[in-house]
Amino acid sequence: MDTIEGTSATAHAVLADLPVVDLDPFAEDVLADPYSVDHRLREAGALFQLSRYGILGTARHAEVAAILADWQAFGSSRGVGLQDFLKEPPWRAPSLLLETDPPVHSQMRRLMNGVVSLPALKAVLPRWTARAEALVDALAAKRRFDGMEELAEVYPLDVFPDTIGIARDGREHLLPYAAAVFNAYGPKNAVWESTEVGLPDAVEWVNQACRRENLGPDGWGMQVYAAADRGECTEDEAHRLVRSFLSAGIDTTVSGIGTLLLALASHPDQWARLRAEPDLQKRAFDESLRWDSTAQVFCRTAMHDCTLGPVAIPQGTKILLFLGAANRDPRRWDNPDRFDVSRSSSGHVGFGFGIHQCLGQMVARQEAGLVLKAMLQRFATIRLAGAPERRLNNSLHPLARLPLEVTPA
Ligand code: OVV
Repeated sequence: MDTIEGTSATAHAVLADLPVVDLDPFAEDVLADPYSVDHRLREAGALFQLSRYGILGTARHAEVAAILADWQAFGSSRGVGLQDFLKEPPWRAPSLLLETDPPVHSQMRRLMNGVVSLPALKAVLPRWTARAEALVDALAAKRRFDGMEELAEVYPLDVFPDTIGIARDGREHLLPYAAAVFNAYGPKNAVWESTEVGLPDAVEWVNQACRRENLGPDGWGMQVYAAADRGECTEDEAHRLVRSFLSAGIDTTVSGIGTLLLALASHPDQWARLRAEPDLQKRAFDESLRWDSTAQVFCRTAMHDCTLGPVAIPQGTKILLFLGAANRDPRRWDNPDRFDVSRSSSGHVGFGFGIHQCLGQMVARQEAGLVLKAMLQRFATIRLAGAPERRLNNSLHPLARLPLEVTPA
């Protein structure tokens, strides 16, 4: 891309000069298979107009990473979905992590980094390991099972809410709540509306579950309130930070573990390599996220008039970042469509990049890593026993069904 340092603003391309992409990235066939259009999006240009939504988009790794790195120019506090919070009120109080900019973001992030810490992960490791082993033992005995309904949707719900200290009753609201949260980053289409059924009850349950008096004494949730007691945030902020655990920590890991299972079951050579070369195991989950990113899209908003390469971007412009397409950009990766556990996927943007990079990434890696380890110890082979089915979401790429068959090791 040409450098524009020192040129006057009038020398910049204006938005109307950018290539126009008229496909709908939130159409149901695209949500089911975003990789059917990722080439078109990347080749349209470094930056393009998404005419359906009157916003910009980019699907190339370099531009996605550059925008995520520049939080001063491309902020989050006007919302990270299509909706501009300055023009339309959001459906729920903004996340204090996802939907804020510094200095508020830095303060909240520091507090949460203290809770979601390496020692905290180590403390839960024995219990999380035992739960993964028990679950995978039962599946090894069955030989045929649904990877979503019997594993990916079970394990995170088994370990994570207990770790936060969430009440047992009503946990069936967690997945529908999170699905609605992630749908709300896209347009108000039929997919969004499908998760509005029952949402008021789920919202009410989540709001209750995040209250101090409803949290277990030893969980990460109560530690957020302990930070409030130390004056690091207010009681209301603590409530909203605990809500972030439930918004961002469930459907993401369910979808991510599902994608890992799909990647492994559809690449028997990669399964064999992981069994033969255990050193590769720690890379498998990140490579599966690069190959098929759980979080497919997020927006940023220009916080002031700024430039991206040769383009002048007016304040208030929304830019949709195609994380999944960037993770398969051939400018960045060799053979990008290939799931290859021996490649270094570092630099993938499946967990985002920059100051907002996923707070829970170590949690996700620990959950997925324990499931993978338990499976590699018990399954000689794993294969698809039927066609996988997608569950459509405006910003995630989850599976609904994943029929699997395994042979014991
Ligand atoms: C990364 C993410 C996704 C959805 C919700 C939140 C965060 C939150 O902080 O509520």
